[in-house]
Amino acid sequence: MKSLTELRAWQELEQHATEMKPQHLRDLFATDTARAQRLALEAEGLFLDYSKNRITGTTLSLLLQLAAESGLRASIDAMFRGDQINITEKRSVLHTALRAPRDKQIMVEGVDVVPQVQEVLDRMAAFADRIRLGDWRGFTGKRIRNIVNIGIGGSDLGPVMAYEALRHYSLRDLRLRFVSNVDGTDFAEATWDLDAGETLFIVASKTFTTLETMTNARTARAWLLGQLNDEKAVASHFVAVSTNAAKVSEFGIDTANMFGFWDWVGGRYSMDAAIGLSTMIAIGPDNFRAMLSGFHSMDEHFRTAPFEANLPVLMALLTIWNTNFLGAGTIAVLPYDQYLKRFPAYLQQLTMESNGKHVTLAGAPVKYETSPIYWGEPGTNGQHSFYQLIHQGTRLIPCDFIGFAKSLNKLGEHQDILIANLFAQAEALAFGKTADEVRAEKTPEWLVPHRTFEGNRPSNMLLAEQLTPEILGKLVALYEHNVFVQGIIWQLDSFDQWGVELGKVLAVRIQPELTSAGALNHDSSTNALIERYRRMR
Ligand code: G6Q
Repeated sequence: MKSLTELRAWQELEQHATEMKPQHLRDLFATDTARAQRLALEAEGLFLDYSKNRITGTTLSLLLQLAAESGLRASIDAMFRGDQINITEKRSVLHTALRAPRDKQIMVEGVDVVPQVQEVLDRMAAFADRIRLGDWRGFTGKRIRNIVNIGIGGSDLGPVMAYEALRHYSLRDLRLRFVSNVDGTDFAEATWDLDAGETLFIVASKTFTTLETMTNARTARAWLLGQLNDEKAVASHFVAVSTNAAKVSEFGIDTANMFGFWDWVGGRYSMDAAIGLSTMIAIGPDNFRAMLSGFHSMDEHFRTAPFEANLPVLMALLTIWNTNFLGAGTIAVLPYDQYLKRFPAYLQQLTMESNGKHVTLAGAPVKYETSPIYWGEPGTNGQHSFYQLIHQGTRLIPCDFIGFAKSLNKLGEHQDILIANLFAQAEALAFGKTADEVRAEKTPEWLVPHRTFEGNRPSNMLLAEQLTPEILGKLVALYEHNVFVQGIIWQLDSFDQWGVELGKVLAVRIQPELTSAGALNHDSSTNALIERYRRMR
């Protein structure tokens, strides 16, 4: 396979970028009155206006040519078919099977995985209903009112994000808490006001060996026994979500209370698998199924729509353009919906763990930038802090704005004010304010440069009618596939995470050294830090 920079479309894009860099969005809009209509796409209940990107028809066709030359079509088919596209771990990548309809057949090593997926979903639903109806009782006979999910990374970020996003649909009698950090404060604060007799712990870990999660799970067991004083209580208050039955039973959780998944589900792609148990308990099996059907419709759109009318493909190509040709290093994700407050954090893992890579599938160092840094906060809060830099700083920061026409909480004029701000920000970023416009406001000359906005800042605007479980599924799948396309173009393995694995082993050497007086054998900085900690602890 040719390296990315040798592809014809790539080289033409480099040439084209030199012509595009001096162009301003003001002029692109002024010379083309139909721009907003042409550079927009509606699919699966999501509307994307991408006209405020620094692109022309030529940019788009070159980007689409790049997708074609990169073999994107064949790669999409390979993923959906279950080929082992995660080559460094020799695994299939089949999160799409988690939301496939019951009558679909998807083969992994000669076995149809759809019935297995559906069987776990059915067991999860039966369990979720028992909790929601008060049928599953704690050891002392009390109803379960608190659900504490213990997990980290992919076993935490998806569930937290989905719970917050769909809180409106949740059963308000239940309190959900999430413990991820190995810092004891996380566990202590999550449980300080809870009655153990009313608390269910979900220990969510694909491997069931992750240090943070196992430490928190052991602490949870001790906390529970501290209140209930009987080993037998564990069975009523702990369930596990894992691929590792042996470790689950070694921990003391009955595997009858375990919900499984498979090694072809990556951690950051697992919120639709049993890792979503907390979500299902909160919003109920029907809403969870609605979310899955949203994921599935976006999967089908991605799999079948021509690239020029394909939401994930277009968003990925715009990211490639902004990152590799216009030099943007980050993308701000700015949801104008309080319920999506954890969406940027969730996306950080999805995007950066997937495409934060420096070698190609063939192991060669890349000669171009890979994943931009994703970050963000819900609107309008960000407007009163970091938007200053996006408007008038020296860096180019493309923004993904996300908004909903109907609020789930209709209060006075809040919604119209929120959406007015959303549209106004994208408008101001694109068009800015010229020095002449500032002068026309009778601004003294010395102040004019400070009050001038260059504009020409690119953004995407994603709109949907209302935040529902189905729309959340579509939104997440949109970004999953967007990330996939980026990875294909950059020729990466988007599905491994060796950097995370390293972190899992590094601390193991230092921990015993903190409490011993033995000689230290690190660099002088690490040695001095350990010695200081020994004195101060
Ligand atoms: C995700 C990563 C990583 C993982 C956590 C938790 O893609 O692999 O974030 O989810 O390290 O791992 P366990 O679920 O095995 O505890």
